[in-house]
Amino acid sequence: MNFMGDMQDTIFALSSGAGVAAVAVVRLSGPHAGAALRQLTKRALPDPRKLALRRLQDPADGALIDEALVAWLPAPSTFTGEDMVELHVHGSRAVLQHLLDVLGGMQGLRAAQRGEFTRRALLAGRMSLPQVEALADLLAAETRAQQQLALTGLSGAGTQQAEAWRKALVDILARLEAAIDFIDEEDVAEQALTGVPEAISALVVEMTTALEKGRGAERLREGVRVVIAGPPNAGKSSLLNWLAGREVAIVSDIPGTTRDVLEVKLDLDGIPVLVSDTAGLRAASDDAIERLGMERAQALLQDADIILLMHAPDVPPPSISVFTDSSALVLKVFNKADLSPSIPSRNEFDAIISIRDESGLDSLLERLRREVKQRFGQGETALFVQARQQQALRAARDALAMVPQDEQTFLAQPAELLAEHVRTATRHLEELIGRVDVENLLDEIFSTFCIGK
Ligand SMILES: Nc1nc2c(ncn2[C@@H]2O[C@H](COP(=O)(O)OP(=O)(O)OP(=O)(O)O)[C@@H](O)[C@H]2O)c(=O)[nH]1
Ligand SMILES: [Mg+2]
Repeated sequence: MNFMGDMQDTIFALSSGAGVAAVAVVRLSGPHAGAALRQLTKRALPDPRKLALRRLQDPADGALIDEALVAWLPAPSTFTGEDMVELHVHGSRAVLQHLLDVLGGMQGLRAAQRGEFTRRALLAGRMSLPQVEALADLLAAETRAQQQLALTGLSGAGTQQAEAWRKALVDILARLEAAIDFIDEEDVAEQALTGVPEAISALVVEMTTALEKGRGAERLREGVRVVIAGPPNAGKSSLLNWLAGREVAIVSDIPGTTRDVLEVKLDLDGIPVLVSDTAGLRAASDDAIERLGMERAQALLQDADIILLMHAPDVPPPSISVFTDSSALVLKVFNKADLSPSIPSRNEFDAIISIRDESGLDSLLERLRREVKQRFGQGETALFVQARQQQALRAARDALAMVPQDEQTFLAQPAELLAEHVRTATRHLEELIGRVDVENLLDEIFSTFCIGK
């Protein structure tokens, strides 16, 4: 969908959550916003950027819609950069239905599409693409770490950093072009290029650091992946249920009960954690469904950050071969301690628990919390955390890394070739900020937005 053609429309939407509430906020944006407010209140516009109490009436028949706090927000210092109006009404279905019907009937007004307010903010230059992406993250944030990470992005710090890199590259490009122009005067050419290889290598280092930080923060967005694995009947599903605090998974004494992957979301000190229960792993099974379940379990283990490997005295020990190519931290958990005639060695296991007796569980959770925090708790100030941002930044860094950083080799290369690498890097940074190729990304990004944002 392309909205460029209907930017003249004034759009409106319920911007607070749907459902009955004390207050609901309806926003308008566009050239007719002020006129609509005048028609609704039958009065002059209130002072800009100040809430005013007004009776809202249906202009058609004068029927009262609600008493509301209204705000008149004239362009250009608004979210969208356009004239905006906010109507804080009572959050009742009848009031909202009436109000939205009346707005829909007004000249030049129409209901907003998904993410259309933000799209206008972007097109008006009020927000950069990374800020829009951070806004989507903020709206979806469920934990403290996700919230902080999104707020870092929303501040525009990433865009500023990318702009600074871009400026440095433009400067380097100017020097390379000077060297190309003065190719016959070797002194001038060399002078133009003094310090350039060093500057480029510093940029490569900075971008690499930013990439690593962003990758660390990825788990803060998506959740740290903890997988409970082990032989059938070890008590994997029992542990998941305990962690979830409810009966998520079926528990039974029949080996091979769990066939599908079951997932529970936890919030450990603000860090989102996805715990998966998997089908028990055993050497051979005649049951096709159980085999499928084991395949899924294996796939999940490959991507795990932390594996809780369950042992129990009444089941065979887990086969380790599965984990050889996973880089995950493996915590060995000995369950059903109540069945064990002798307490196993603390050196051999990271946690000794009995889910039946509820013993050792708190210290297992504490250990998990500590590991998660240590591994993933540092990423909140990362600037480039989304896959798209990482991709663009990596492409910029890789292009720049093609430039020889040793002065001799650098000077030996044709300046045209060097300039081409720098140009490629610049273009990827522009992609990152959303200066180029932005239109084809927008639909995808805004499809995740709600209406009214
Ligand atoms: N005695 C004792 N039994 C336990 C304990 N934890 C779980 N069990 C029992 O062990 C059996 C298997 O538990 P599940 O949680 O279904 O085991 P699972 O690892 O998910 O098994 P599969 O899904 O078949 O792979 C059930 O009968 C549980 O009640 C424990 O700490 N002590
Ligand atoms: Mg199970």
